[in-house]
Amino acid sequence: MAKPHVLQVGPYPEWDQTPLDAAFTIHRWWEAADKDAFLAKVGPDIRAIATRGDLGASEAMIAACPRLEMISVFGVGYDSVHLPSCRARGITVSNTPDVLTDDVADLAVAMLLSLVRQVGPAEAWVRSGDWAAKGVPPLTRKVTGTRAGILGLGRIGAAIGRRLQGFGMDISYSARSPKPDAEVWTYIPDAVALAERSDHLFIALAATPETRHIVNARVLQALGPEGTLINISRAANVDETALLDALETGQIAGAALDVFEGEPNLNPRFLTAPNILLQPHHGSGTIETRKAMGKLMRDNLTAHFAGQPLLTPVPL
Ligand code: 8YV
Repeated sequence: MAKPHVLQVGPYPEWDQTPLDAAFTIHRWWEAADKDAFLAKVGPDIRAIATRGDLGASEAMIAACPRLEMISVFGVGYDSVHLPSCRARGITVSNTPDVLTDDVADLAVAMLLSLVRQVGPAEAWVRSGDWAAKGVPPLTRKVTGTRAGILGLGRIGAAIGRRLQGFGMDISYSARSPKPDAEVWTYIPDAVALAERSDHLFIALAATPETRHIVNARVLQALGPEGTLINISRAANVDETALLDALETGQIAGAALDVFEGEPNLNPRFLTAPNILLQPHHGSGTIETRKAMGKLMRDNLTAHFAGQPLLTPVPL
């Protein structure tokens, strides 16, 4: 039987590529020198798109594939997929939730601890010889027992909260409605009020047009000069100019960021801003989790072409 034609938007690890190449006729979009010409040529054959959370599928890409039936995303976030086109044409979309929750929450907590306890600067202090030359580095701040705010209590936000409980933190969260299984945590729907009540504000929101720049100058002002911001979600949830201004003027104490507008080419102001911890969008970046994400991304494609329900469909 002829293998279904699948457009692959970006590279995957070899452990996903080999089974993908065996099961489907793969067309490698990212390798094409002239992407428009490539799409014009292969687009009419394409029945599915295999993409990544960071690459998505644009309106033009979807339009170039008139027989497209489904899009399988390697990643929990699907904000980079042009959903209106999918809705209009009945194209289904799958993502890879759950399998990455623990890793992203682990990194969020690691980022908080590294930033507040100044792990990076303290190591630089040792390596530079400052410890011997100048003595101990400046004192840091205590994390245990502080107040955490979690903006967005989905799977990842809740996993961050469970970890922070181990640090005896007083936890508040925002969500569209109170979560029954988070009853020991305080529900504060408004982002400004949540920031006001938090020493550390975690952003764990899926990015949608409604959440764009939800962390703005007012929220940062409410977080205040002792407050820190941790973002493991999407850069679009933060007004980066307001954040850079707040960092540079000491309006907030610090920020730990795994995501950036235009990544991997971030605004150079981030490289010199004070008290900032920068990470290369690798919340899900462990071998175990990337293997599980790849398998789920492939299993969704397989289910689709077997006429079975998607394992993890995106609600459209
Ligand atoms: C990326 C992510 O997809 O799951 C998400 O939404 O942002 C990440 O896991 C990952 O970097 C693969 O591209």
